[in-house]
Amino acid sequence: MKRRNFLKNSTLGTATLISAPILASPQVQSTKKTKAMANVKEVRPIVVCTWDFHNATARAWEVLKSGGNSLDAVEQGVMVEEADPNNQTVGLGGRPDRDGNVTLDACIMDKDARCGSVVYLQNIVHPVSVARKVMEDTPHIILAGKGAEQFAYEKGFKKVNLLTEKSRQEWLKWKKTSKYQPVINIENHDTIGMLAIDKNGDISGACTTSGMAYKIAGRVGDSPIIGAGLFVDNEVGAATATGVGEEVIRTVGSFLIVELMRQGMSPQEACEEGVKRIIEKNKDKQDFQIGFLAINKNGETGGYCIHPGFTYSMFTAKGQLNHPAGSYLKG
Ligand code: SD4
Repeated sequence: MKRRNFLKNSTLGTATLISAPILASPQVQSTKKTKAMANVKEVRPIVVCTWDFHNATARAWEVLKSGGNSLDAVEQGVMVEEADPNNQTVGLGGRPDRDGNVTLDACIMDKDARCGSVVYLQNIVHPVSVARKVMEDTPHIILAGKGAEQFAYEKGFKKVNLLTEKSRQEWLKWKKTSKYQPVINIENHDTIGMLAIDKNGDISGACTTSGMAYKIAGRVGDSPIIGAGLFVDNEVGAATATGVGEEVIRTVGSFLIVELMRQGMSPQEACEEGVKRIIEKNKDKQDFQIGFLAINKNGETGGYCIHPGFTYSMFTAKGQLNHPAGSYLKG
């Protein structure tokens, strides 16, 4: 299944809408493992990421296999995609906003709920590493725009023109034929969200993107927003999102999924509930895609999306796998 078909226009029939119970139980468990997790054999180390970014999970696996921690694994894993000029939705070579500027969003979160984020960052190939510096070297969580860029230079990051000729040509073509509006429902999204558990059982996550192609200048999506595009709770698990960020922000999607797991849902069940929550809030407008990916403390994983096509990549001691995720609509 081609990732490029991810956000293709599609119509969701209202007849298929459901109103499922959102939370299985109002009782919040704060124990380290929920009952559902107690009897499951642990898988660790493990790394998963959105889409079929095999080089990224392979890199993260190298870190985990050699005893490295999950924070290093997710940072180094997603950096593979940030540096790849052929990936037009992350880092170098990302599609620009409607004014022709490549602006990047990224965040990272670790086992101690430490987190860092950069939004609307330009001219830097590795926003995830800048986000990590924000987390480790400042008392803040989010740095934006020029301030984030200046901070990156102070930390030794190099200025790089991120707009490749291919992305520039596509943008010029878009300018001729498209309205002067952000295009949200085309097949142009492959954000990478990565979740890992290391040999000590500690969980970290990272998420990085160039966001919606041809977005209004200044637009920030869900990917760098802790709780929306990414959330980690080392007692429970982690989740990340891809797709139309506005909808993920409105439901605080990744936080929701981790909380659902805390209350006893499996990662798969939690991702399905997350998607259903978004469907319920969009009864008149469903021509967009969302994909959620989750992992629990035991290393069980789940993925779910609205329209068929979302997959996730996994690497464990058993090797590398690509999982098609289930979808709310069946194609
Ligand atoms: C955003 N969620 O900026 C991102 C886009 C994305 O795969 O996930 N694309 O809204």
